[in-house]
This record gives sequence, structure tokens and C-alpha cells, in this order.
Amino acid sequence: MILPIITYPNKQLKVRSSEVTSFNESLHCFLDDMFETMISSNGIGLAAIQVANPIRALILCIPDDEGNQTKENLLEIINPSIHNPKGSTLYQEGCLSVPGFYEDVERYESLTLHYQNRHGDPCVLEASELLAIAIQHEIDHLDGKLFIEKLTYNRRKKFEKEYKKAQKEKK
Ligand code: Y12
Ligand code: CO
Repeated sequence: MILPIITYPNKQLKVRSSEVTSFNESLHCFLDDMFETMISSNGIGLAAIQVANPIRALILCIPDDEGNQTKENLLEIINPSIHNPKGSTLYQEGCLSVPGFYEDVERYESLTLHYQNRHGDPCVLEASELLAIAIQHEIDHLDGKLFIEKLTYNRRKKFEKEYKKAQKEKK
């Protein structure tokens, strides 16, 4: 099932999501719905709060060399924590909850991720490049933060002006 994606400035996006404690059928169905929703919107990452569920779950599907996104390259990341962050990198980020806006954001270049999979098994992943950036972007969602909050004052002002204008034009 494709779920509606909440967009900025909806206040739900500011909520800090809660730890997942039940790794049951209902969680598995929800993760499947998140995948369908993300793929249907041309996304590569989605946090549960973006579809109005405040739990610490996110999915990532970085396209393979042929540009395909399949369940084979899907990561389902639950109750994540970042360890050993290193370096810094700039990348032009976008977000399904802030449609039509892309801006350079500074992130750690590499990190170690501790998380649980859909069965609650503990997992560890070494991440760099786009995967490390996407992980940080999605974990920020679990903490109620959007990438636009990392912009400088002037860039944020420019964003608010452009975004409001685009919203008006949509109506
Ligand atoms: C690097 C930086 C950020 C992330 C987080 C995941 N972000 C996305 O998946 C964003 C996808 C996106 C897709 C959109 O739709 C189309 O392009 C058709 C979009 O829509 C518009 O801009 C209108 C906006 C964002 C991962 C890695
Ligand atoms: Co996002």
C-alpha cells in the first residue's frame, strides 16, 4: 500500500520518534508499505515519521550501477546509532518531505552504524559516500530534524521564500 508522505511545514516532522520494541508482522507490513511508497515517489531514503509513524525505523535503497532499486539493495534500519564518525563532505540533498528543493549540506564522510533489522537482530554496517550521507539525513528525521535546518541563515531565508512561492503556485 502506498502511504501519504507528510511535507514541510507539517509539525509532525518535528516529533522525536520512539524506539521499536515489537518486531512483528505489523512492523513487517509497515516496512513493505514504506518501500512501495518510497519507490513510487522516486526516493532513495524514507523515515517512518515521513509517513506519520513516529517510530525509529528508516529504509534506504541506493540504486545499483544500472540504476535499479530492488529489495536486494534495500536496507531496513531500526533503532540506529552512529559510531566513529569521520571526516566531512558536502552533498546536494533532497527530501521527499521537502519536494522540489535541493541544497548542499555538510555531513560526516564515513561512519559505523549499529542497528536492528526487521527481526530485531543486531547489525553493524560500515558506511561511506552516498550511503553515509543518506543514513545521517534519515536519522535526523528520527530526531525531528530536516536538512533545511542545517542551512545558513541566508540560505534558509531563500528557501522559505522559494518554497512558499512554489506551494502557492501548486494550489
Ligand atoms: C542523499 C541525500 C539525501 C537523501 C535522503 C533521501 N532523499 C530522497 O530520497 C529524495 C528524493 C526526492 C525525489 C523527488 O521526486 C522526483 O525526483 C521525481 C523529489 O521531488 C521533487 O523534487 C519535485 C524530491 C526528493 C539520500 C541521499
Ligand atoms: Co528526508
